[in-house]
Order: sequence, then C-alpha cells, then structure tokens
Amino acid sequence: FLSTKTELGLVAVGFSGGQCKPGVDAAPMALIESGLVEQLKDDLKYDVHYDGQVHAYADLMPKTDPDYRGMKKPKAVCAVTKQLSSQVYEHAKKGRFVLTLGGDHSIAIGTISGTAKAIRERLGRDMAVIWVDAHADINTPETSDSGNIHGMPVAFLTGLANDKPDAPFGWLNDDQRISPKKLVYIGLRDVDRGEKKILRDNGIKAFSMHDIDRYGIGKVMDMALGWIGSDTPIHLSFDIDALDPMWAPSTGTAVRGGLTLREGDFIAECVHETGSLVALDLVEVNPSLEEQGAAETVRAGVSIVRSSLGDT
Ligand code: 5AB
Ligand code: MN
Ligand code: MN
Ligand code: MN
Repeated sequence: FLSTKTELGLVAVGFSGGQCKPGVDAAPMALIESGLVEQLKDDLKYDVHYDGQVHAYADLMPKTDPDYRGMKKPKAVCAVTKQLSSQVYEHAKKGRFVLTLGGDHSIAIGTISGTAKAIRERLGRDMAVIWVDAHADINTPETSDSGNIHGMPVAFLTGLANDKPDAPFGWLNDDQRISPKKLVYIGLRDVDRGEKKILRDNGIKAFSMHDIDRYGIGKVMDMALGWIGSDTPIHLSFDIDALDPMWAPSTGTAVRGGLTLREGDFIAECVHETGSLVALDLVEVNPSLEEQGAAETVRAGVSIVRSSLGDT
C-alpha cells in the first residue's frame, strides 16, 4: 500500500492540550534526542522526510477556550488536529509511511483522519486501525467524566460522537473517518462504563489484558489480524500506557497490569509482518512524570517504533 518500502514521513507533535498534565509535549524531542531518527535512517534504511521541527502550533492557540459539551480546550485540540490531519495527509498521499510522535492521544484525531483520507484517495480502500492502549479512548463528550479529549479520539474518528459543521470537530468529514468494524483494540484494562456500552452496542472488537492472559499474545495477534483480514491497510495507534508501568512509568494515566515490553514489541512486529502497515502513532510518553523512569519510558517508545518498522 506504500509507494516504496522505505519512504517515511515523520511528524513531531509537541501537544498536550488533550489532557491536563504538562510534559507530554516534550516527548517527541526526547525520542529524537535518544537517536530515533538516525536509527531509522542508518539501521533500518528509511528515507526519512522530516521538517526538523517539533510542532507546538503556537499560532493556532486560541485566546480563550471555554469548555464545550464538557470538553476541555475544544478549540485548541480542534485546531491542532485539523492542521495535523493535513500534515499527515500530505505524507500519506505521496505513498509514504507516516510516523507521528506525540503528544497526547487526542492527536490521533489528526493522524488517523489524515491517513484514512489519503488511503481512500490513493487506493479506494477503507483502512483499519489497531489501537493499543490501556484505555478505549471512545468516550463521547457526553459519556466522559473527565472532559479530557485524549479519552475521546476514537468516538470522533468513528462518527459515534459528531459535531455540527460549525462546531469544533465539524471539520471532520466522512472520508476522514473509519468504520467501527475496522477497529481493533489490544491491551484494554481501564474502560469506563459508558465506553463499555459503546463497544458492546457497536460490536467493536477488543482484546483486553484478560484475553491476553487467557490466549497468549500470539493467539491474540492472530485473532486481531484475522478480524481485520489480509490485504487491508493498517494504521497502528500505540499509547505507551498499554505497557505496564514497570516498563513505561512516565505517562499521564498509568494503569497497572499491562503488557510487558516484549509483548508490546511483539504486537508491533506482527503488524509490521503483515506488510500492510501504513502509519504509526506513538503517544502519551511524558518524560516529566516519574522522572527516574523517564529514560526507560523513552527507550520503550523507541523500541515500539523500531519493532513497527521492521527491526527484529
Ligand atoms: B489515553 C479516561 N477514560 O476519558 C477519560 O491516555 C481516561 O489516551 C482516558 O488512553 C485516557 O478521561 C486517555 C478516564
Ligand atoms: Mn491510555
Ligand atoms: Mn490513549
Ligand atoms: Mn494515558
């Protein structure tokens, strides 16, 4: 589904407005400073297209940003994700693999909408999404208790939460959305009551930590990829909090009982092996939390990226 196996567009997104803890905006720089770009070029032989900036979108920040439908910072998140969507789209429409380094998980509204549209235009196909996370991130503004938009991106991307054309997320069109039938979760263990109902009512495929304990990660990956079907472009959105805090402590909403680093890498390797992976988000690394664990969390993030890109 890519124009070549080696063209890669990198977008660094220093944005934290989808949640309340500062510091997640520093992750792209921490990942890059740890040598990620050189590794992609020198070890994994990618042709990296990177504008050399961590985008903070300062020019897009509104002067005032009152809550709307209970959402915190709706205008900021909306403006950033809309801009990011076209950045990702520009890479994806040239047939490049798109790697986005976040940032909190609200940015997936931008990344997935961008690849979904490009894949439709280039290939006339619907894309699948594998969402690896402790959380389902499928709250609607109405079901969310926190109002933090990083807990809502999947609801907007699937159209389960909508917005009027003139309202913040009114910019999302159908050609930028994904089908709930082409969405698969892996690693869930902290799903809100309203989200559970949404998952059930829409028949969304989800593999929780319970499933991973029962079947093992190997069988879970067979089932997850079997659900998507071969020959379907895949966007992988990887929240570092899917990993157990033992491996990735520096993240805003850590939940114990998660994936080992090896299981996380295995997921990434299996998705890579399909040959259908067109984009990866790595989000929610927050180097300013649990500072003793920051370097380890960054290393875990680098490992997930490398595994997704064919490192073995
Ligand atoms: B993350 C929670 N469900 O909606 C909410 O880190 C947590 O992107 C969301 O997965 C966690 O606030 C968002 C309680
Ligand atoms: Mn999460
Ligand atoms: Mn998430
Ligand atoms: Mn989190």
